Amino acid sequence: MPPKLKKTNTGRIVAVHRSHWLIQDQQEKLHKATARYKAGAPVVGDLVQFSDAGGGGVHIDSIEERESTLQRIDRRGQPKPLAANYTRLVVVCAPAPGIDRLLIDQYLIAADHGGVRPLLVINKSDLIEDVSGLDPMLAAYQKAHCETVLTCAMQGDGLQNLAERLRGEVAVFVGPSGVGKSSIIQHFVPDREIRVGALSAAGMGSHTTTASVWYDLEGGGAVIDSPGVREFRLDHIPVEIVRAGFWEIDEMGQGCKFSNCSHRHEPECVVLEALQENTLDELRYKNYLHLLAEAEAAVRN
Ligand SMILES: Nc1nc2c(ncn2[C@@H]2O[C@H](COP(=O)(O)OP(=O)(O)OP(=O)(O)O)[C@@H](O)[C@H]2O)c(=O)[nH]1
Ligand SMILES: [Mg+2]
Ligand SMILES: [Zn+2]
Repeated sequence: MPPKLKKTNTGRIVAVHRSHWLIQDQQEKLHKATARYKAGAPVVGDLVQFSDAGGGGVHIDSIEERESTLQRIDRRGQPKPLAANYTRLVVVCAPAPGIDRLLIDQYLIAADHGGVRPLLVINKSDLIEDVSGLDPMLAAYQKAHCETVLTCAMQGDGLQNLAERLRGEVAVFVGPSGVGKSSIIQHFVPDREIRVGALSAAGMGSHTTTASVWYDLEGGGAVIDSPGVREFRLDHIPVEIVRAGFWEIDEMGQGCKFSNCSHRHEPECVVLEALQENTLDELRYKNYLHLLAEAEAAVRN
């Protein structure tokens, strides 16, 4: 007989599946909650109160206030939380399926908006013939106050470096499908089966991660694996947040003639000058214009 549950219990959401949530209690025991929680859906990382629902299941009674929330905008334009109570956003990209700079910059805004520092991982370094070709991009992100780490999950390169930077943090791994998020996490959580490739072997056709999962790390902290996204929509995010999210542009822009300079066409614009002088990354600037226009269009609609 499993020990009877107390009237109310506290635990952490460690996995979100389509039809149920997994809650880990303070004794590291897992509980399955199936009933829909009416006051909003808990996400991975949430601390919740739960009670016995009979039949081995539990009910989620309430969600504790979140210290941080990662959210995207769903197809109906509603903000949709993806993870809670995290301290670092790890954006993973790779030469295969390709480095999507716009997606990276959207995530950086989300990190800034969520009040956490981002970290950019470029995985599959084994597929890059001339790694020095990445230098301009790495420099651009370092200027944007985003740490960068080059890794190869297949051979283990760079993972020690990454682990050191994430020590004690709750790191959410995000990025497109197939860049190697689960492969990297598997190195950090060797005793947990992440089953990279296992599902395809079982005939499911893909090793894609379908649920966000929280893994406690031995030395403290945690990592959250998440399913790959094709796009990460940000419209409905206020213009000010887009502007602030482009850290280096915002910082440079303090020197522009007009304090509300949009850095598009204004005279004596330090950002445009930097672009001319090649001290501002062209793609960062292009993405800034793109996301700013999107945010402005959202205000008009
Ligand atoms: N060449 C190479 N392949 C890698 C590396 N890391 C991961 N892969 C391969 O890339 C594929 C996708 O890896 P996953 O870890 O499942 O990618 P993911 O980002 O978790 O993907 P989703 O769960 O769909 O979001 C697998 O076939 C891995 O073996 C790497 O460093 N080099
Ligand atoms: Mg995965
Ligand atoms: Zn300007």
